[in-house]
Amino acid sequence: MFKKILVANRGEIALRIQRACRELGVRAVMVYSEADREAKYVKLAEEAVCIGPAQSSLSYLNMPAIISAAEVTDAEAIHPGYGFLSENADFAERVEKSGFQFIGPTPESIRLMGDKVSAKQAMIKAGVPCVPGSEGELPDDPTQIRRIAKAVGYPVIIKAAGGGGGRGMRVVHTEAALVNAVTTTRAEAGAAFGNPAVYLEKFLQNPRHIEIQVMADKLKNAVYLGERDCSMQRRHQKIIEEAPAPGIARKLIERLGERCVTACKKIGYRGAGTFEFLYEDGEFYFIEMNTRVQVEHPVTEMTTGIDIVKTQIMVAAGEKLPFTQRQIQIRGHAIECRLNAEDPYKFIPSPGRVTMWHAPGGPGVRVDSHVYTNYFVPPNYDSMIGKIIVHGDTRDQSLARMRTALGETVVEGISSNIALHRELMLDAKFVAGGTNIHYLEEWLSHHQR
Ligand code: MV4
Repeated sequence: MFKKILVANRGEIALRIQRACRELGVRAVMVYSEADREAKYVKLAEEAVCIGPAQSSLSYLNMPAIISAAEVTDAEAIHPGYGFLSENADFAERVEKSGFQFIGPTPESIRLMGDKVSAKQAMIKAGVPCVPGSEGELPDDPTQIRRIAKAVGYPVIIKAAGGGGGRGMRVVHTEAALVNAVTTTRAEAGAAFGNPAVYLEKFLQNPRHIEIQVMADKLKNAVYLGERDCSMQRRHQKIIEEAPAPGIARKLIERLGERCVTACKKIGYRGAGTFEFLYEDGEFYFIEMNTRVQVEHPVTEMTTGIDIVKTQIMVAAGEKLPFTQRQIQIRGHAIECRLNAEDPYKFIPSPGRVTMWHAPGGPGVRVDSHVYTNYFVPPNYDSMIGKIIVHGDTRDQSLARMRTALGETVVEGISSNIALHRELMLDAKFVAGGTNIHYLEEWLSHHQR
């Protein structure tokens, strides 16, 4: 095991990784920007290094500053968390070239999955079900583009190979609009991602977003840890996640999970990973793979009893996965609500001083947050200030526990989206389970106040 690792992130995930290190007896070096000097995990740190000013591009995205911090503190490995440099293949490569272990997959795996065209081709080859569409990148010839779209059937969606997470996509309903949409998406993709390649898929109108969590070690062992339903989102920002996905047959998930595990072995994947699927009419369609730990990993930790962050560090150190697929059991139901410092209905960010913070507690309640009374939420970063996660024997029990937890939570001094969560936990359709990716935006359009 490592003696010391560097945590190249901020906020709740920095604290989460620091906690995993404590449990493993690994020293954690925290890095921070000038805006995060007062962060709790910095105060609690055995070692902390300032890596630059508030602006992310000069601190949390500053590769030389982060690698230098690892050098001066004698860290052996770097955990990138999520966001920032976590899915940057060049960063992973520079970390390893500098003699540190990157806590995550190889630069090659990150690069393969970062290009959505190569990712999809790898998945097709590995037997993972994908959305019907173009075989790889779209050609330039308008006649061929029209032929492909016609064969797939309208509506179709044009996606940038360099995009992902909802960036660089365009829905096309008719042949008349097709070639123009391809040209525009190509131009935008070239400017935004430095890669004009685009591909085409059948557009699924009312899917759910279901993802499979995997973990693999360096010895070719891989497992899946069940699924998460992340359909409750607004503008590609998830706000509620749960595990397991309501109303989906276990057999279907098991078959899909096995496919994901086979794919991991085939591509030499290691570390934690997430296969994202759209689910419609009883079928799963792969869309993207995330090569990092995700915000919503706690719902999987609560239903499996497995510490994903600890396991990431163990497998990066070369240890064997400490469990086999047979030992993994899904128990009960977990729900996560993301707490954001923002107006609950207008979604305008609300940074500033938290004059009062009271976290909920009790059986089956977990709070992952770096906030404390008098903490100042800096305006420079994502507005997420923490997550409330609950676990219960059934979905109904977990809903009841979330309602109680949200009722106990106090955030004063800034606006937060707690009021929105309180309403959604009482919404009949959400309570029934199985709402699709459009549900929250539709709900908001007639609950705006
Ligand atoms: C799609 C789709 C419908 N059909 N692909 C958006 C994020 C990116 N990961 C892929 N996305 C979508 N791809 C096909 N063929 C609809 C979406 C989509 C979406 C997906 C997951 C969660 C929320 C979403 C919101 C809007 C659109």
